[in-house]
Amino acid sequence: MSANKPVTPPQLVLEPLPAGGEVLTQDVERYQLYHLGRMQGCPPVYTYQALAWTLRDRLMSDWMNTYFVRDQPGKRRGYYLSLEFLIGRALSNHVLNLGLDAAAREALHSFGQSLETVAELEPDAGLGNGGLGRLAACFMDSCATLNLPVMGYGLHYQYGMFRQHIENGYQIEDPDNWLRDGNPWEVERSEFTCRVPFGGHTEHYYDKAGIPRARWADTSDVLAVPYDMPISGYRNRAVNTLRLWKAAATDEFDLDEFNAGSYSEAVQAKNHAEHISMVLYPNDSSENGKELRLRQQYFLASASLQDAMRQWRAAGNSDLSKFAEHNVFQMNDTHPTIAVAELMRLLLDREGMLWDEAWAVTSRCMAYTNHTLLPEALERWPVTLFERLLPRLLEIIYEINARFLREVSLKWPGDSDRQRRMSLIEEGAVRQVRMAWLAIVGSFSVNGVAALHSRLLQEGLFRDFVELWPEKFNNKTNGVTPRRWVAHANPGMTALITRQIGEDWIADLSQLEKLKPLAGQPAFHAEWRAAKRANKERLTALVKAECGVTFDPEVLFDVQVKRIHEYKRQLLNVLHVIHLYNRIKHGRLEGWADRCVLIGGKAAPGYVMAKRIIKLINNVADVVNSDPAVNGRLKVAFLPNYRVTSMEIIAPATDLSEQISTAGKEASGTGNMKFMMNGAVTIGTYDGANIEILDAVGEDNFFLFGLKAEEVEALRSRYQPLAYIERDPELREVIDLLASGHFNACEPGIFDMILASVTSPHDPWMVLADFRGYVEAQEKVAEAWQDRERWTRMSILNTASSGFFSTDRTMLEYNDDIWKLK
Ligand code: 26Q
Repeated sequence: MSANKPVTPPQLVLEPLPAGGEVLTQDVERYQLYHLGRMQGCPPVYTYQALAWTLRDRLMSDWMNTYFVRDQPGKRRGYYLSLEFLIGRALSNHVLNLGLDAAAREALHSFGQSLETVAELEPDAGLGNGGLGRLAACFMDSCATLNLPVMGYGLHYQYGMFRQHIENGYQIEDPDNWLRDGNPWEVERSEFTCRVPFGGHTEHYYDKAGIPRARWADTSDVLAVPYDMPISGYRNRAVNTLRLWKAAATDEFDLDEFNAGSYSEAVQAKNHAEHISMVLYPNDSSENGKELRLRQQYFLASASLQDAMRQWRAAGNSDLSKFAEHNVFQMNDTHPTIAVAELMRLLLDREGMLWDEAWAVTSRCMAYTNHTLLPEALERWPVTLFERLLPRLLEIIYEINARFLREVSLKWPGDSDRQRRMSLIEEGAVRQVRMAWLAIVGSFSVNGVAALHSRLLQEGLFRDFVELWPEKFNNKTNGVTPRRWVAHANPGMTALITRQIGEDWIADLSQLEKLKPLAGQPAFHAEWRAAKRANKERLTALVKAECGVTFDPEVLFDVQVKRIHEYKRQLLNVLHVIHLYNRIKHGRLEGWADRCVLIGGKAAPGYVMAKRIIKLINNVADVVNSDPAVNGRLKVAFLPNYRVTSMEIIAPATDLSEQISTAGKEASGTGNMKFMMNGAVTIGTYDGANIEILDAVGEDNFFLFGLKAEEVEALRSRYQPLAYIERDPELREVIDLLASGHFNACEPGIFDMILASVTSPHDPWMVLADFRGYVEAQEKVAEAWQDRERWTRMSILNTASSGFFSTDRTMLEYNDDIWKLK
């Protein structure tokens, strides 16, 4: 391959289109009529599409200019490799970033539409499960806003995260056909299609110089076609790229079969290839070893690395020994870490490098982020699967391992136990490749996502590796983007803050500190409460529409939304709800504060216990909401189909943020940060980023409870949940009511598994150990809530202290310590 000529950057490669209200009006009309072929009075979704195309035109010049300014020889670039990008909607985000709010409103006015109702018609791009995928989306936003040359690489799933609806209290999954009406935000770039090999076998030979070489032969190749999505920065004219790969069959693949007269086999082969990017795997913790998942992972890694090399050459570079000076790949968890072996393959087999040179390049441009401490989430793949699907990659992994174990044995001669622990291959009945170990060995940086998480990783799971390479390990506490999570989601509070401190805080969140002196001013309190009140009315309408439950915006909104998982302890929340119900029933109302409890989240389709927890929440909600004795003191709702777009309504309306995971289990959490920024007060355990939230806001403005991570581990061997029940009459009352069948009158036994789990001495999540502490913390919440001034001050101080949790800060730390981009 010959190196392309360097691109000389013209000042502007494309002039921006005019963007006033009048011209936008014309363009929306033109798109609706002449592009979409829809007349006035057509369904409003076409007005959404026409506006989207109109805005896309305004992004295009900035997008191209950003690209050409960056595309210079020797310029260093970053790539974020992730199987998930949980983007949500794009339209309002671009309107905000481009500063086109007034113009867009004017354009829609002539169609009799508001920006809000039109924006509602965009489906979420739900290309992720939860925290890890949404983090990737927030990172992309901040990189664009900071003008960092970072490109996201992911998969163009035909079906994103399933949609959830509730039938008789149970979760039902529906396919998410998010592309049904087309996607105005994507640009297909078939000119950059890559080939990704699978299967076949390896052959070994000596090249002309007598050097041993390998080739991977008789592969079944799949085409990777890129779809680019623009990622606009906040009012800085930078537009970065999220490149998503879609799988397609190769033409000759089809033709061979077709000529042999087997049409259906040809179609089957095509199907087999296209399956790779068909659907997002909907489980967010335990890994289930499915071949298709490994195909997805390799497909992403291979296409992205080939593409990054192509881009690097196209920018005028050719000396491969400098590749690591110019490129850095951040791997989002172990999911894309086959990239370590794939880059070695490309450098050795395709580029003809020698092992040591190739390893020097690879291990200097890869970086790995871990997102979990749960052992069941650590990815391992059977060697036999690798042998069949990726034989050349397995050879390379074996060679990496052999050389690595030599290094280990040099440092610790004779320590075979340590070698066994650190080997990239786990020996046993089924030999498996340990993807986290491959990531650590192949990377120059390994980070966790909150201070506690990084410390626990370094002291526990990764300890052997820390002893070998202490300099590799670091922490990067997560964040969230204040553009989406405050400026867009909470316009009322945004306007109020901007009136007080100007608008610069949106791109420099530490400036929220300036609100602190206002936390004692009655006039500001009144405005703050009015903004919160309006947000609570919005959520009340949503809950009414989705759940049929009537919330009262005057009372405390107590919210837990996140994936349903035992470690996140939605069960602890439900036990508290049952306890509150008991208090009403028995007239124990001293210190009572009325509340509305909202819970939402999806369960992995195969996670039986999580699905049963959803059923329990719904049954408890039905009983509580329909019991006349409750008389509006307590309302409970399960919000179906929790997603990015729901959080945009929920976070601004929340008073109390539930972050109640078993200590040591939630790597970071990011919902906790969205709530805090929007002025919710946290009730939480000493876990993940809760600890840093507590540090930032102070213990007077946070309801802390529960065992610490070390205490959880110390208790494990002698945990006796029944003893807690015996000691605590109110806990006994809760367990007895649950066991009595009060919440499952016509459905005998359905909650036995839940009772068995919380009363088992082997309950890993120790729900009952923290029950009393949680109830007491909730009593303090009720007391604080009664004092309106006090609560409002806490709320303001939470927002004012949330500056650290902007992904702008997170990205600057990644850049300063890891990426070093200009
Ligand atoms: C792995 C193999 C096969 C199929 C699926 C998976 C898989 C997919 C998604 C495993 C894990 C995930 C997602 C994990 C996740 O969202 N972790 C969360 O990451 C957040 C961002 O760092 C943290 O804030 C959360 O604490 C963490 O739980």
